[in-house]
Amino acid sequence: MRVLVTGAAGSIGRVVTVGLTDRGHEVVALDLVPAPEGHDGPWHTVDCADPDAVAAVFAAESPDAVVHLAGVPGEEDLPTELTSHLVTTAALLEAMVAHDVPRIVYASSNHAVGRTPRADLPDGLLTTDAPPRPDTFYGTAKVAAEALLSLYADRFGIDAVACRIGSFLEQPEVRRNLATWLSHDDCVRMVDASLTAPAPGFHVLYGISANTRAWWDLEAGRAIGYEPQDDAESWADRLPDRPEDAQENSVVGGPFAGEQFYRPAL
Ligand code: 15L
Repeated sequence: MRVLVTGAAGSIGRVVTVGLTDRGHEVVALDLVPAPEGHDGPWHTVDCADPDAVAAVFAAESPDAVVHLAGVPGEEDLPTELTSHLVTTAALLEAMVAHDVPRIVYASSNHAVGRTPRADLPDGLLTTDAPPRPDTFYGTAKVAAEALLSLYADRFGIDAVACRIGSFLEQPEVRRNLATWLSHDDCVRMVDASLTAPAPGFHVLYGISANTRAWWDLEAGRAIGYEPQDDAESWADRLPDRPEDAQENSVVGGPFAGEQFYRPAL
């Protein structure tokens, strides 16, 4: 499959472009910044909030699918977040409709439901049936982007898989990550399954590894063939307790739900 990967220079993008290539996909990379030294294959230095620039990439490359990873990874003001997550997704969806590209895999985030208290979780696990409950403007923009994917799935029959990624890290770093970790290899498995599952329609899943202490239900991922292989538990004895742990473990969004992330919207 010929896959356009946005945010290819980012931390997830660098792993996913290599991982998808290893799995036999042809990757067309797109990012705001030029290709890193040694990158092999097509690369477009483009802002994916610019619909004309995005349309030109589609016209030149004829992708079969899109993996949309571009976007600011943390909390900024609301207009910045909406441009970075919602406007970019709109530009890509419009180009997909114009060029008959049937599938998008979207890097959503656990922060779309980050304000959900862990005490409210039935059996300790949050399912994809739970209502959105963002913890930040970042999470709010992810919820909005998911809503736009749903709209384009309904209007145009686009298959759109929104992966609510937990903590994408080489290895767990703090105790919250025992629940939230997504390993590099599992991330590639998740994106590949989301690209190749037959007719998922609009589908939301939680993007974490098979963590013993998971807070999110993996069922929605398994339903489309995502079978995670890693588990943060092996690091449990190596992660010291920190004063922040109580707050970080009380709501699923962890630190993003804390007052240090409060800022004016505009
Ligand atoms: C995310 O969605 C963020 O992009 C990343 O910076 C981390 O905060 C991660 O979630 C997490 O919850 O650990």
